[in-house]
Amino acid sequence: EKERLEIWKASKEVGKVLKSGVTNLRDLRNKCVQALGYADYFSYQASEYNMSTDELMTATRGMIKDIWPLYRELHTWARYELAKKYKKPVPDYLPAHWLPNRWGQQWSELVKVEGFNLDPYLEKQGAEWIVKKSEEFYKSLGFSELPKTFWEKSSLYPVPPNANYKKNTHASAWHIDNDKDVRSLMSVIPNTEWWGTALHELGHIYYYISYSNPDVPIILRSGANRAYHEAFGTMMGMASLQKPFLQGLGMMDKDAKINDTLMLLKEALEYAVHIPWGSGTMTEFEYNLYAKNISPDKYNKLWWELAKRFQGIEPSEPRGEEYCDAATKTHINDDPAQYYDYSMSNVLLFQFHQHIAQDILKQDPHATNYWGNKEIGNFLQTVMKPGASVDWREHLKKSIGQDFSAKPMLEYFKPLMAYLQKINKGRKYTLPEQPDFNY
Ligand code: X8Z
Ligand code: ZN
Repeated sequence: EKERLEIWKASKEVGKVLKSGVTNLRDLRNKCVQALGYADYFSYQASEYNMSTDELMTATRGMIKDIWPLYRELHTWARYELAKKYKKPVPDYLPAHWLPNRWGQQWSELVKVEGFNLDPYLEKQGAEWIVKKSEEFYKSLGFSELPKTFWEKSSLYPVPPNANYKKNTHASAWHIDNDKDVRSLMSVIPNTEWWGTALHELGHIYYYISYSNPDVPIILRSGANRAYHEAFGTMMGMASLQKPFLQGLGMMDKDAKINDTLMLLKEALEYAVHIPWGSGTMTEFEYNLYAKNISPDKYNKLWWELAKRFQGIEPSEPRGEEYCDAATKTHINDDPAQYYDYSMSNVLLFQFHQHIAQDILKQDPHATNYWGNKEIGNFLQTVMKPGASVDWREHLKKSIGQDFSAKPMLEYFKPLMAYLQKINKGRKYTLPEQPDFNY
């Protein structure tokens, strides 16, 4: 635990260096869009969804409310589980360094499922296999092969130790010319996390390729909204870890006995846990940063107030204003005021996945195999092709007959909810029954 704390603290040192830059960027970003008539940068980013700041905050807060009962169970489960692991009394709030991610944005590594560990297999296959196999997955659905220039001009693997340059190790995908030049920046190492990330980035790449067609003017070559852009690749990543998919591809033994409830728990720790972080801590912070212009001497106080309120996470030592823990998240610096894209995409991807499982594959959403299904490919291409030339809400209604809703996600995790309530019976809950937005 001591070592974890040291590593956690080291990972936050960079915030000090970035703090004044973030304030400078905030001011520049606000001034730029104010010159165009927007109130501030936050409202400018929300306008891409055809929403005002208030509408957007209502939507992100709505997602937190929807997921809250499940999150509260997961939070309680994690506190007791981790206290056992670290042989400590059960804390009211999760010490940040106990979690398997330095922002507590997803906790799936807390669960080890017997018979399910892809790391040794992936390690044997190597990093290049991961990217190639990801492309093959998309091709199996009917997507085209990636352009030659993707392979020539992307930077996909870690920087060699003796290189005379650095790169951001956080993965991204780029549409260089709004046409055929698509590239990705990754640092793929052969493990399960990068398997998901490679599929995520190729989701962006195939979206770029799909809407780069003569029917879509250059200026509308982007996602129906930014959450759509994040959703497809993450959905492919989720589908790629389901048992029938893995068994079909020979990545898991045909007769492997896997505990389905633990798999579901693992998925909830990935996708549901992300919502109070993405819609809560990150979005509320950036709302205050851009729309409320909070003063730099309050950044860290606000950051930790939000982490406690929405994620139920606390630092184990006071974090004064000499730190800027928000700035340790790359998106605060270089992907500003749009992190809610990810939480919205998690909600959206369960809507798309439910449609694919039930209406196309006729399979249980918990146990699908997308591989090789051209109908899924056709469906995805139909959704992707028009880019931003459609209204995202109408487009959703047209493609799956639904409005934006967390229902499919909640339905997916329903069996888990019952399991958690049973395990947590008699335990102390420290998060309120409803999230509290008054701060
Ligand atoms: O930043 C990303 C992608 C790049 S678009 C790798 N994600 C968020 C994060 O890492 O914080 C994917 C999930 C959430
Ligand atoms: Zn992305």
